[in-house]
Amino acid sequence: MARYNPKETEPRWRKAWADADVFRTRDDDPRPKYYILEMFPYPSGRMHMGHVRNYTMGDVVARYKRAQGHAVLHPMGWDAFGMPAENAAMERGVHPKGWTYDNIAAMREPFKVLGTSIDWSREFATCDPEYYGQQQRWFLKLLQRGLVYRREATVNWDPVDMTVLANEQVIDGRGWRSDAIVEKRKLTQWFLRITDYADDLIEGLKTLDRWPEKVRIMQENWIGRSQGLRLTWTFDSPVAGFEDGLEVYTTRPDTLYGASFLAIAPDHPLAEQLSSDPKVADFIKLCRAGGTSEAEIEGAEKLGLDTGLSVFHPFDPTWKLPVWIANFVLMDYGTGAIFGCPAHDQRDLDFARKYALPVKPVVLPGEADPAAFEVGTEAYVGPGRIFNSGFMDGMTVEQAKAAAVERVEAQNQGKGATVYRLRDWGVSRQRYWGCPIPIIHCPSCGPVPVPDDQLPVVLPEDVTFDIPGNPLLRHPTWKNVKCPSCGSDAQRETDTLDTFVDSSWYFARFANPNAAEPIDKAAADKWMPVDQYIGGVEHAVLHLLYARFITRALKDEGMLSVAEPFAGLFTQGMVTHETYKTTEGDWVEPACIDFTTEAGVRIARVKDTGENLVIGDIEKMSKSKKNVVAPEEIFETYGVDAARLFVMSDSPPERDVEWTNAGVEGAGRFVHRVWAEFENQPAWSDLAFDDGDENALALRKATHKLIGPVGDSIERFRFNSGVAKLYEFLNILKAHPAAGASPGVLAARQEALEVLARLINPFTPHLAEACWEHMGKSGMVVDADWPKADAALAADSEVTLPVQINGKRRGELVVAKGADSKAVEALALADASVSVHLAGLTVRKVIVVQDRIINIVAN
Ligand code: ANZ
Ligand code: ZN
Repeated sequence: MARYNPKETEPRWRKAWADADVFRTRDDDPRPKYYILEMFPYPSGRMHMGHVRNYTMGDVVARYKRAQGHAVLHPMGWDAFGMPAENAAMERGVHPKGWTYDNIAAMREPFKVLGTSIDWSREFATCDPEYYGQQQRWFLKLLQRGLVYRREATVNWDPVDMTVLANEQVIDGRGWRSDAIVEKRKLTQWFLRITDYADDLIEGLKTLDRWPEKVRIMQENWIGRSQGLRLTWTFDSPVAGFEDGLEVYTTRPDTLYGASFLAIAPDHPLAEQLSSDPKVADFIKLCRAGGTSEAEIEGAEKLGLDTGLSVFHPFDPTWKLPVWIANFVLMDYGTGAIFGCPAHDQRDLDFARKYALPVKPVVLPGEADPAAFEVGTEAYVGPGRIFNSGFMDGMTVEQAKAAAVERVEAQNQGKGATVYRLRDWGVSRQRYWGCPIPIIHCPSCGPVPVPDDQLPVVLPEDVTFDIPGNPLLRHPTWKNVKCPSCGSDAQRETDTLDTFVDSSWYFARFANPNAAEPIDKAAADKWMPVDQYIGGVEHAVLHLLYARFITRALKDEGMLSVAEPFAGLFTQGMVTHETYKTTEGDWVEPACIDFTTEAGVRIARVKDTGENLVIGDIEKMSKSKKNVVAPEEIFETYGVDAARLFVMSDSPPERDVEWTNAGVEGAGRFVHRVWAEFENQPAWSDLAFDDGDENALALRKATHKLIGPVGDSIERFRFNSGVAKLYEFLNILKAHPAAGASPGVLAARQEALEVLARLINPFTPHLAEACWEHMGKSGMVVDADWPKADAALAADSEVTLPVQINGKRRGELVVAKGADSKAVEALALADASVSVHLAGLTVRKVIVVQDRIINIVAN
């Protein structure tokens, strides 16, 4: 008997699929469409186990849906712009373009080896001018719609990489790559008006019932809609430019009587106006150190400076409050100014304690005594009754909010308002390896769009990376152009787009990657939305929110018909591995280690030197900890199917999976055992079922009972339980060996194998093809239908009922399904494991809930 040899078999089937072009998706395919997509990878140059897991999941679903009779679209591309290519250029003198395309070429191979059912004819990279040129085209459309604009904004400036960083690229106040301390700077930047869609993006979440709850909540919090009041405070003496007063935003107008100061952001126009005073200027400078993100600002020590200005309280003209500049007030939220109520806001309290400002409680918790209630170091943010608050005394927080808004509106000093935490999306990056922003700056006309017939604006290739900064800015000629509208000397925009723009519409481009416009509407109407999107939860907000926004914007532009790009979303866990260190603390790769067990203890030693290693924690596979295994090596050693099966089998897909050699070896054994069952079957002939043969019938029942749960496990992203069922089934099959089998059992086996080949196909497609071929089937299993279960055979004929005595579970009983209550009662009372618990008791009552449970009351 020939041992199954994945090394020979697997490439043969991949070639057969490619030769028959089976994965090409036809736009005129009349069957119901199913669009499955994994978040496309960054071409780092190496495939990692996370990719293997992510793409295998997608492929299991794709192959299953295909077998279910869908026209499946399963495309693949590369998220190819970004900093790593430029870093490589700076460190190794390679060109970002060459580096990126080489990496893509290097990664395409293992992705193909993985055997995924991808339509490679639709492949593209976001750095292809054909792609980013179309992006420039819709960018200009959105500019016309007013969804793109330019303004001065405070940005995180990395003084070493000489670039603006997104908030999430600032870690503990430092640039994520350079580790340099980040500064705040003002720069004119391009923005996308995502805030126009804030409400719609929140409302749309309600329709996404196939998204994880946690992702929807994260998006909702990120958008952060709040209901509050814009309120103008008048100065006690005139301040130029602020004749009307100072406008603040508050979500707690109920606490107005607890106000003790006003505070403005360091970059508030009033602060800037006051900065002719060197003390103010110095203070503003001090506040500029550190990142612009809220987390950064919340974490920083509270700093303030009294401006010397005062305002009147809106409800008491005799009450004056000081106006401070404070580092914890953000310019781009609300109005960039607040009133501080230290008793009921922790930041305000920290600030008030530091600068000895009054703390006056106005919300009284439940039972507290108004005379004795005090706030110490912890602000009271809970519910309660309003006190110390004039006309609001005795009200609940909600009542007082409404009353305060009403009074402020009546006084014409403000208005109730909805405010969002979400900011417009700053998309300018001072980098080379990105999509050029298609704008020309003319000294007389201002920013002018590049005319459509001059798109794409292609990146110049003769650039240098020997010094930091933006190579496009210092390129000698590229930026010098004529103004498209008046013909005078002008300059190209040298900023490129944030790479999140590239990934916010690629899924729609896959509908027709060769279209002469950004999106082929007819093709997109056919394929969009993506029915199932799969990727990491780290993209819960940015990528997934931007994609939802751009989809809406393009819909409003008439380029698309759907508002939601991803009908279903699944976020998978990570692949982890044990870590190993030398006693000096250097990480060591698993591939360099020999493992033994000595006196029951696992020992790890360096292969070459025999040096003893410390076995550490199980952590996410990462290059820095060297706890990685290369997919290519695993494919080589165990076969691709074994690797695919293992990543699907070991834990629920949303959880982390620990990669172990023992695990993949187990999956490899399954592959060989399945093959052996096919080899053992003596002949493939016409079936003659013999349901009178008890053995044969048992196998047939097991076969038909398997189909539903395996399909279900795929449908419901419970791949591990589907694989567990397949393992179980293999044992049942082995218990009905071919050797010496009755004709009935042989027929049942043949049916079982025919079903099995199709059920394993999504998980181990190469093996499935080999088995299918071995059975003498015509065509390939990739084109076979999903098997249909015979309902009668699949129905459970027996049920297991728990037996409770006085409410405690004491045992279980296997009975015929639908069995009569009296008969079940008799069986239960006669059961040995039940009667032990009844010794010395008198049975008062037996309640049988048919096919569910048996309750016995005894005393
Ligand atoms: C007075 C007050 C009293 C506030 C109180 C809170 C508690 P959310 O709910 O997260 O939207 N705020 C407003 N604009 C701000 C800015 N630009 N930078 C920093 N803080 C700002 O937060 C709204 C609250 O955050 C507002 O309500 C305001 O403080 C503060 F017992 O006003 B509150
Ligand atoms: Zn001009």
